[in-house]
Order: sequence, then C-alpha cells, then structure tokens
Amino acid sequence: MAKILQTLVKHIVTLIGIVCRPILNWLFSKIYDEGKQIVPPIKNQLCLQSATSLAKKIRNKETKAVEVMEAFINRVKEVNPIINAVVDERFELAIQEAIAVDKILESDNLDDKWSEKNAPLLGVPMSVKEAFALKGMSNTSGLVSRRGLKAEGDAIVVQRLKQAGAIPYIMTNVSELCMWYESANRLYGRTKNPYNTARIVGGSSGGEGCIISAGGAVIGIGSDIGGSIRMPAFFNGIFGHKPSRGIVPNDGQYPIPTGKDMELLCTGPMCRYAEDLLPLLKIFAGTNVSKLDIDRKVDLKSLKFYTMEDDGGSMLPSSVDPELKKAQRQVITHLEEQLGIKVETVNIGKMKFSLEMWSAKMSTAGGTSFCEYMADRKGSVNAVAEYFKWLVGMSNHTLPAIGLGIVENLTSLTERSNNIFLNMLERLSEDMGNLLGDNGVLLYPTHPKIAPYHNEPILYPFNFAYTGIFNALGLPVTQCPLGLSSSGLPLGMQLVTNMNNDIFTITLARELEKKFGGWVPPNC
Ligand SMILES: *[C@@H]1O[C@H](CO)[C@@H](O)[C@H](O)[C@H]1NC(C)=O
Ligand SMILES: *[C@@H]1O[C@H](CO)[C@@H](O)[C@H](O)[C@H]1NC(C)=O
Ligand SMILES: *[C@@H]1O[C@H](CO)[C@@H](O)[C@H](O)[C@H]1NC(C)=O
Ligand SMILES: *[C@@H]1O[C@H](CO)[C@@H](O)[C@H](O)[C@H]1NC(C)=O
Ligand SMILES: CC(=O)N[C@H]1CO[C@H](CO)[C@@H](O)[C@@H]1O
Repeated sequence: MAKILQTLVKHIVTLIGIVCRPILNWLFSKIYDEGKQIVPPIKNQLCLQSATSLAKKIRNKETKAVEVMEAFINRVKEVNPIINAVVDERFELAIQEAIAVDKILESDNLDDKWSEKNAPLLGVPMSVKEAFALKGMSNTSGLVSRRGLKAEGDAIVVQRLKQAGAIPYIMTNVSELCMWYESANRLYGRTKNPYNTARIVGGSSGGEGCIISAGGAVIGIGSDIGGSIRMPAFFNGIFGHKPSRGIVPNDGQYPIPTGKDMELLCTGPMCRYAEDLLPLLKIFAGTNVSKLDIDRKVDLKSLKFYTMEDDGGSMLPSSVDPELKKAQRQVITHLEEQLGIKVETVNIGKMKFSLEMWSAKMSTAGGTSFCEYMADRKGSVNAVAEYFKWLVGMSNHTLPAIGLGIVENLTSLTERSNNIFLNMLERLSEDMGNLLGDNGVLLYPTHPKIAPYHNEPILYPFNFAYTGIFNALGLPVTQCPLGLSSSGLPLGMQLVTNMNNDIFTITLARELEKKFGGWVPPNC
C-alpha cells in the first residue's frame, strides 16, 4: 500500500514538474535575463596561469610579484561591478607586500623562511571567503547587524597561506551566515555568475567560486558544511576540494563552528587549475598532512571506479539534468578507454535518504542555534515574525535564512526520526568504507541542476543533499569541472574516495582536466 502511494505521489510530482517547469522557466527568464551583462574576456596572460606556475615565475624573477598582483587587482576592478563577488579589499597593502616579495627575491642569500620548500606560494595573490578572519577585513558573514565589523586576527588557514608566501587582497561574498546555496545577503547584495549574470554562483563560498572563475583570482579559501565549496565550484566551473574530516582546522570563521558542527564543516581550497589542488591542500593541512600520505605515487590503473548517476530516486531533490548524466558517461568512457579498466555502476540504496541523514546529523550537532546566529548571538530571532516583516520588505534577513530559522524550530521536535537516520548514516558509512576500500573512487553528480536563475533555489531547497551527504560521511571529495552545457553553463562531477585518500581524487581531477579541459574562461 505504502509503495503504491509512494509511486502515485511520485507521478503527481513529476506531472506538476512537467506542467510547471516551462512556466517557471519563462517567469525567471523574464525577471532576470533582461538585465544580463557580459563579463569581458581576460586579456592579461598573468591572470591565465596556475598558482604553481605564477609562483615559479616569480621565484625565477621572470615576472615581478607586483605585476602579478596588479594584474589581478585590475581584473577585479574590471569585473566586480558586473558580478559583485568582492566585498572588501586591501589592494594598497597587497601591492606593498608584493613589492616586498620582489625585494626579498633580489637578495643574494635568501632567508630559509622564503625558500621554495617553506614558501611555495611566495608572491601569489589569494582570495579569502568573507566568513574567514583576515586581519583588518570585514568579518560579518553577510549579517546586517554585523556591518562594519573587522577581524582582529587571521584564521589558521589564512595564517598558513600567508606563511607559504601567498598575499591576500580580496574578501568575497557569502550567503547569509553561510547557510544557503545562493550567495546573496542584505549587507553586500547578490553575486552573479560570470557565465551568465542571470544565474546563481552557488554558496556559501559563492564569491570565491565566482571571482576565481572570472579571472579576478587564481586560488581561494572556502568552507563546506553541506556543499559550500563544491556547489560554487560546480556552478562556476572550477575545482574545489573538501578534505577528509579532521584534517584542516576550521578555526577563525564565522559562524563559529562549535561542538559537532565541526564534524560536518570542512575548510578547503578552491582553484582554477587542478595542479594547484595538491600544493594547496598540503598548506591547508599543516602537520596533519602526514595523515594523508599525500606524496605516494598514484597509478590510476590500479584504482577501482564506481559510478552512480543519481541518488536512486529521492523525491525531494530535483532529478539530475540529462546533460550532467551525459558528461558523467563521457568520463566513464574515457576512463575505460584510456586506462583499460571497467567502471562499475553501483546503486547504494541509502543515498536516497541523503537529505534526511545530513539533516539528522546537523540538528543533533548542538551548539548555537541558527536563530541565535541570526540575532548575532544576542538573544534569538523569531523566524516566523521575521517572515512577516520580510513580506512587507522590513526584514534585515534573506528569505532562505528565515526559512531555515523556521525549519530549525520544527525539526527539533523529531528526535525519534533523527535517531533512525543517524543509525542509517552509520550503516551507510560502513557500506561506503567497504565499497571504497583502500583503492576505490566513486563518481557522483555534484548537484542535480546546472546553475539556476537567481532565487530559483528557493524552489529546490533540497538539492544540496547531493553534496551534503559527504559532509555527513566525512569523506574527501573533489568537484571537477567538465566543460560547458549547451546553454554555456559549467558542467561538473564529484569524485569521492575513502577517508584520507584525498590524493586519489586530486590525481583523477588532473587526468580529467587534461581530457575535458577543466575550467573554461567565461564568455569566450
Ligand atoms: C535592520 O538593521 C538596521 C541596522 O542594524 C537597524 O537599524 C534596523 O532597525 C533593522 N531593522 C529591523 C526590521 O530589524
Ligand atoms: C569575528 O567575529 C566573531 C564574532 O563576533 C569574533 O568572535 C571573532 O573574534 C572575530 N574574528 C576576529 C579575528 O576578530
Ligand atoms: C589536525 O586536525 C585536528 C582535527 O582533527 C585539529 O584539531 C588540529 O588543529 C589539526 N592540527 C593541525 C596542525 O592542523
Ligand atoms: C523556536 O522559536 C522560539 C520563538 O522564536 C524560540 O524562542 C525557540 O528558541 C525556538 N526553538 C528552537 C529549537 O530553535
Ligand atoms: C550590491 C551591493 O550591495 N554591492 C556591494 C558589495 O560590497 C561592496 C564593498 O563593500 C559595496 O561597495 C557594494 O555596494
């Protein structure tokens, strides 16, 4: 009986989808397509090189660090009025710091502090998600009541990148309190996709994904509690890596991760070129890098590959776009032909309950509630009242944040169902561990839809389940870009592997970049 009902509901939902989708598409296109602006092409060659290559050129004195910094600053000034990705800057200080690097490199006996080993990114510009502390820079997480707050110190990962010689020059936009997959807030406005400004950049590290893709930055810092690195990397066609749980410290970001949030949240790199993933992860991980055995040689032929085209049919997220499925199949064909291996199709039934498992883990994480964060931890926001204020344009909060506040209040009632899904998660974790073993990689969609229109995510609030499940599992994942769709928007896929085997998916990303082109410059 339950089965018949389920099938019935599924058919009804599909039918509504078939009828409503064209209408909604027309509506969104009417609202957002008219004001579309074109991002100009990237002209300066310095903005078209990997961080690894820039670092080498700066160190060899083929290029001056200050020229590189100026190239990126000029690009930011050129594109930011169109895409609104950058919310704070320290251009003048960054230029002085770049000049200082050039001076350091001119001296005959280089201090060991600046050797290639200790400062592999010497002189390379880096972008930082606004939620991370960077001394003297905005520290608001997009909350109106935190307007004007500046950080007094640096987050640990920011310190590590600075020590490695990278120079921070911009802070980038996020969703309100980093809890939604479109980067828009009442403080800094909405960030727009460089491939099509009518579309979202994703979130919460949306400003990072956007400015890197637009050529205004080459590397950046993101964080991911349900897909906040991987979704923006996907929508903007770049690489993003969510490291294995418990490797990279999350300290120094706001909202402040407390208690079990730490288990879901991961800090990691975002970049345009796959070769930068490995050096970045090494820097992010500090001494914890030893747990990853990251310098071992990986022979892709010796790995086992598994593929899943969707979550197995949950009704809550959208169905996976056929173009994404096609791109995933092309990857499989390439791997089978190139490596002479067989990619095995798997159907992990529990993935259907990704959303439930992630939510159960999230709601039992404890710590500060979202409504308290909305009030900047000075009391709590009444989300329902806030919704009515929003309706008349009086709220300082975004609709998704208000929605989340309301949902949070509802879900705290269902302890019993939480336990069911936490148990299921534990079993899924065992199954995944067994499947991936010490040489497995799973290919899985990053997100079911190609970059939607602004505000469209409100219609599909559960689509982040495709990324969120791997936060709940704690597994390392690389989002790998796979060229552009027929409508000129980025395609991509998640590469997942077992705990602490990050090097497998990073190596595979490099291979796929060679074949599928990796990042494609917007509007070329
Ligand atoms: C919104 O924020 C501003 C500045 O913090 C404050 O003056 C105003 O009262 C707030 N509005 C509401 C409806 O809370
Ligand atoms: C950023 O803001 C949070 C919350 O107000 C605060 O606890 C933290 O110390 C600030 N970060 C820095 C580095 O000042
Ligand atoms: C290593 O990871 C743990 C979390 O598992 C973190 O608490 C610690 O700060 C990290 N150590 C370093 C040196 O990054
Ligand atoms: C639910 O909302 C009320 C009223 O805003 C608030 O006092 C309470 O703390 C909320 N409960 C949870 C679990 O968030
Ligand atoms: C649309 C919008 O509010 N953009 C803002 C983004 O942040 C910069 C820097 O704070 C502001 O100057 C823009 O007005």
